[in-house]
Amino acid sequence: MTSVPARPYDFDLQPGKAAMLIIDMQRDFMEPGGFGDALGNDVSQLRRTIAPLKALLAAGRAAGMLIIHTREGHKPDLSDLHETKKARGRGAITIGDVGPMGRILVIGEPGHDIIPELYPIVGEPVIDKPGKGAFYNTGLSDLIEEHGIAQLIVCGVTTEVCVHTTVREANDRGIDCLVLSDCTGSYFPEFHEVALRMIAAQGGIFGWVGDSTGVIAALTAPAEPA
Ligand code: TIU
Repeated sequence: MTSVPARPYDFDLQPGKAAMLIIDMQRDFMEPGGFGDALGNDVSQLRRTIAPLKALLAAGRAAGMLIIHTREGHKPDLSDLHETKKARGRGAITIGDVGPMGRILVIGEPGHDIIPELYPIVGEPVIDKPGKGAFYNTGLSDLIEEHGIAQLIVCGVTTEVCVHTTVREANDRGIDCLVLSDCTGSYFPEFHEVALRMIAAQGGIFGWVGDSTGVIAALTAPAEPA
């Protein structure tokens, strides 16, 4: 067990029972011409997460930690897209329409892919999710159960949407979440701050908030003498 500095109090990381969950670091959210852009957002707001996440991924991989990536998106026939989700936003183009990076938020299209900087390596599970939460309509519960995972180090975008929904889902399934402030991002800096405060408030009502530095230090700390 290793202590990671966090709010509302230090997080006891159990590396053998922990996995990293990297949520929706896709071109559709991170780059101009995708879903985030179509919704009217300034996608450059999310770029600051890339460098710390790269360092975190390297440390996690070196430590042999299970790293799970997710992608939000829909089947090409849109059979898993609720009409309500398609209708919301009312932008000029929406989910399933053709944009500069292919059909928006559709599996297999260039925009749906994970950004090259954080691309999964062979063996790392990638969970395709039709909703905001990573547990809804996916195999994530089974996957983490198979691996004996009780703790998730949660990163990705956006803080108040897919990250928050997933943390809430995990919380109700008895899984502890440590959310990293520098590895999560929102199109709205104030939403990012408040979303993180909501997680750690009330004694950690949904979990803990730390940063990549604390996790990397814990993963690279020399083993304690027996
Ligand atoms: N729009 C927005 O902030 N987020 C999403 O639609 N999905 C995720 O957060 N991944």
